[in-house]
Amino acid sequence: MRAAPEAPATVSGDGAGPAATDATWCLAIDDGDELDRVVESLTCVADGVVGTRGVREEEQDPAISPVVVAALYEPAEGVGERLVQLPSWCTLPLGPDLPRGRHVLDLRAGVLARQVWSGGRVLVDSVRFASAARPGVSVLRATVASSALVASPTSRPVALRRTPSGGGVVAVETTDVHRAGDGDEATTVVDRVAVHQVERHRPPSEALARARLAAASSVGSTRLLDEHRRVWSRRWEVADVEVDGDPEATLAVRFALFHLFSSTSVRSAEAAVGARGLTGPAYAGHVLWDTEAFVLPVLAAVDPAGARAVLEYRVRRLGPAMARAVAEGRRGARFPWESAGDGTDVTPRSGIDQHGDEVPILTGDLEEHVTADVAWAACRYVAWTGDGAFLAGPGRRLLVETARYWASRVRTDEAGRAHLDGVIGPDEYHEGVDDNAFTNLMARWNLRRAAELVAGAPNVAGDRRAAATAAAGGAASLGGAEEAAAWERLAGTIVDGLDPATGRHEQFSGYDDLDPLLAEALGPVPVAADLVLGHERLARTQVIKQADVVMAHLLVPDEAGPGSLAADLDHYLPRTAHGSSLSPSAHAYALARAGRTAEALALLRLAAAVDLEDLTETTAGGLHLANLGGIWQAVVHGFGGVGPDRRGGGALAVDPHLPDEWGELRIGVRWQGVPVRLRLRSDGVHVACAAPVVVAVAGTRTRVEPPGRWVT
Ligand code: IFM
Repeated sequence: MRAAPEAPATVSGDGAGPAATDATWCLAIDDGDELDRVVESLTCVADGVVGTRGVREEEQDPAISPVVVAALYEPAEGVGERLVQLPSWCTLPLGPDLPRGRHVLDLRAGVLARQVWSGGRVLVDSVRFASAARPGVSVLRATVASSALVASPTSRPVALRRTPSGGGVVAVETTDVHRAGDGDEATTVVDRVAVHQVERHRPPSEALARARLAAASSVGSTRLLDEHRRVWSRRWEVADVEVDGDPEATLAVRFALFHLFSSTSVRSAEAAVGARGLTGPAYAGHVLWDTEAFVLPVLAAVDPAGARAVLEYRVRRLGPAMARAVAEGRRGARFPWESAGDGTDVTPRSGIDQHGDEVPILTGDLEEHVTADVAWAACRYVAWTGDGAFLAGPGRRLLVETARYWASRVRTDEAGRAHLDGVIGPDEYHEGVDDNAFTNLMARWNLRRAAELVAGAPNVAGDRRAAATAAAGGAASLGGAEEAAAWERLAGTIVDGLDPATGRHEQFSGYDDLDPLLAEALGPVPVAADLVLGHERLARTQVIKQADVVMAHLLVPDEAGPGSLAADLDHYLPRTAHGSSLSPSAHAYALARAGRTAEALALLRLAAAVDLEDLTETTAGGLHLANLGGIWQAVVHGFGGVGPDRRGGGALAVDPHLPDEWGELRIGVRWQGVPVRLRLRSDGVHVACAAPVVVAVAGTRTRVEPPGRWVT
């Protein structure tokens, strides 16, 4: 995990040079410490509309396109569609011999500062941010030694990009230049404001962009920064997480929250949060289950509007999902494994392996669990927010149509047991398997929750009012009593691989017969086992890519066999290569719940290193957003035991399992509209709340009145 920097720079942006700041709030990186492209990803600033990687101002043509536009996809070779990419709006005509300096990402303020100095003189002192107060407005203020400039800074001409969907983006900017001093001491202060006006379905209006630019410029960079900081300050008031005695873990979870908040915008009705968010081009901005299973649970707890926008992205693509199900001879809705603009499947059909050979990619055809993951995310959002109107309307549609899909997808054998043949589970090393336990448990959960909702007794582990509103809201086309009863019966027949003899789930039918190889045989984890063994040989072993059965314990614990978490962890963890960035944090979460806190902490540190240390050498393409969500989940759900009480009834569960090294763990969430701050210790929990809340501390329910109190 990245060590706290010893002498981090200030983020003043006023030419004052490096000064001390809080190392648990600042990511300080000296140029040359890491690859430039990795630093650019780590220090990306985004506002849910536009992401700007931390490119240096003098970079005119960086290898990776520095600006990514949210929710706007264009056709692209090999990946179907990709998010629109644009050149940098923050370039300056700096000379070629500029020494290297330091980047400081101030998470609390939402600001990226950069300083370059030589012989004690600051040559560049810049601050940039993507305005959280005005999404789409980006600001650069740079104080530059005039001698470092090769020309006077000017604005680029207007940039316009259109997409086949009829939408597009127009980028306009203004640059104010002030000079002070003379001779060697002369400095130039550059104030640049850029506006990216994005429209998904109609041409973007340059006039509107210019009006927004004029409004923002008239406010001035200082006040724009003030209002931006205020938004971040409100976010942190609700969501901050702090671990006494572990500054590295504190920085890791704040870094995660920073980039997760940055991936959505209050302005957006829908948010297509891709696997790398707005921080880089990998996965082309495609939306995968990473969003529903890893990112959404965080947003639901700290940024309900962002979570709702993430769900809206799927709600608006229910039509294509239903069309696909019909085209495949099924009913209901099947969501695509990789999704982009219009909601059809954009998973690449092939890729190139390490030998340069073309290999088929089967996930688009076979990795079906995403359909249940979407339904799960909808319920998770309702559990945190109590949004009954959503559950009665679009949420119900999601649940019902996904349940219909599973009902039409299963094969029932002569003994009356239901199976899902030929799928890929989260462990992508084994393709085309039958009865993947995770997929089956998720499908079973999906059928049961939809049945309960339609029958009028939804249990989304949340607020009773939400349940009542939802129960009252069903139209016949959205399921009736008979259909619900059939789903309930069917769910009870889906096999789940639970072996009463071992007390654990077999990952898929026949898994236990495979070569019982352990991951450590291939090298220290994480290891890309497919590169070591080759695809075919690997598929004949028990080595798995990532949390699979273990993932079911996190998402749908009540579907897993009672008491099976320990046995499943014992069996699968040694077989897990962590070949996916989604794996370490999921195991940290599960291990913490199982009380194995030392191992959980080790895996949390591994998860933190995925991006902060570029552990898998893939961070240059953007941050792994699922891993960031997983880090928060490991700390909050795993170590803190904080989340919707599984027994429902509107209680927030709190059940800390803290590592020995940790003192107090402080967590902030928004529980059904009420900001709640928790202080967790081994000997008690302090609950601070703005309105009464019911908490279930280690299973015992208590009503806490504001401003709060200790519950022991
Ligand atoms: O969605 C994941 C998948 O689970 C493992 N491979 C990478 C994908 C994108 O992060």
